[in-house]
Amino acid sequence: MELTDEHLDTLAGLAIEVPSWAYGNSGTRFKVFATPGVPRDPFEKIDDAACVHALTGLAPSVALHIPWDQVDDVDALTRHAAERGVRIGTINSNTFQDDIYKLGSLCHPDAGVRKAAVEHHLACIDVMTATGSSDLKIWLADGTNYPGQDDLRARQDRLAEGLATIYAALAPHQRLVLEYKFFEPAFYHTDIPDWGTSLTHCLALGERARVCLDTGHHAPGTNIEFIVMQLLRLGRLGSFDFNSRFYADDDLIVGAADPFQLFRILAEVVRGGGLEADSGVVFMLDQCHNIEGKIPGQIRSVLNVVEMLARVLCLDTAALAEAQRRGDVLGANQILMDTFYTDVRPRLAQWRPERGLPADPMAAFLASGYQERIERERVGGVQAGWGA
Ligand code: RM4
Ligand code: MN
Repeated sequence: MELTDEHLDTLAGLAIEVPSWAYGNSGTRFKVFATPGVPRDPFEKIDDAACVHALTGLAPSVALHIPWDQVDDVDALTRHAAERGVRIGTINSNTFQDDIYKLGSLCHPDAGVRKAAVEHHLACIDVMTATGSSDLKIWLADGTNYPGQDDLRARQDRLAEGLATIYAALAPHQRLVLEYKFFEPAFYHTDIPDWGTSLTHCLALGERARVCLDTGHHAPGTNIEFIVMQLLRLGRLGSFDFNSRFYADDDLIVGAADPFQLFRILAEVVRGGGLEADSGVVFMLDQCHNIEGKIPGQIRSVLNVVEMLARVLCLDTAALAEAQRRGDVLGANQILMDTFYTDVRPRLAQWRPERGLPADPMAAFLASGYQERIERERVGGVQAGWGA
């Protein structure tokens, strides 16, 4: 099937949230490379995010990490975003930087550390209230490196208790989104290793607790689209952290490593109603650009998602359902594969100018002089980054 005007209207409603940390310096545990023009503060990160939105029309919000993006005047940052045509989205609580968190945060054996971690989350909720954000996203670096290091079950109990205190502090319009990751930085066990554990805690917390699915947080070979299907079926998919991986939690550009996997994931999103306004599914990017340009990296990512989603929309679901009903194994598979191979890019390039956007956002960025300008202007100060 072709991309229709109705499909394009659906795509126009797509909102991809970009992470502020993508604009800062990042790297591996071996090296963080400095890049000219990198933002020195959250205001400049928002400027770069706004540039991505201006060129793609599909990235209207920016996720912040606290304390990476801590500012004295949150209202000023919120206003700054609005002036630039974007808004602040999800607030991420980082409890993996401070020395006290060496053995964990909400699961830590020491009650004092757990209290500090809970308080950090309460401070994040204050930020959300000031920015108008609705989601508190929790990813914990908690886990252990050695068998016997700590009591696995007691850690779950501590986790449940901490999460319950945090959840109780949310306003009625705010949600808690709980991310899982099967390894790293802890290697023997992780306290929220998988979607089952995340879902278990969410179910105990209440309706406004949902699972965040980071596409890079699974063991190799995991059928991620199955998880997407199940969480949508249960009404518990809160958000995606899109990225791609070859080996570990690589945080590479979404759709770069395995475009077909992205297609299959998005097919389940559409099948499960995840695109509908009331689904509550937030499409976030969770990536860092260690060696490639950061703003172009984000533009590429937004385009990869919209292009793949456009293909999915071309799926002839009636024909597919009919082939499935007939038990036509190869026929059904061919319908899916033909859709995957549909090139929607020329039609999208025509469509963008109809929306007042450049036909080729990447080329428009390169020609805009924006990168040269920030490299000229952002001199001095300390570049944002995780400083490994
Ligand atoms: C974690 C996880 C979180 C992200 C941090 C920076 O691995 O994916 O979502 O915010 O990294
Ligand atoms: Mn993530």
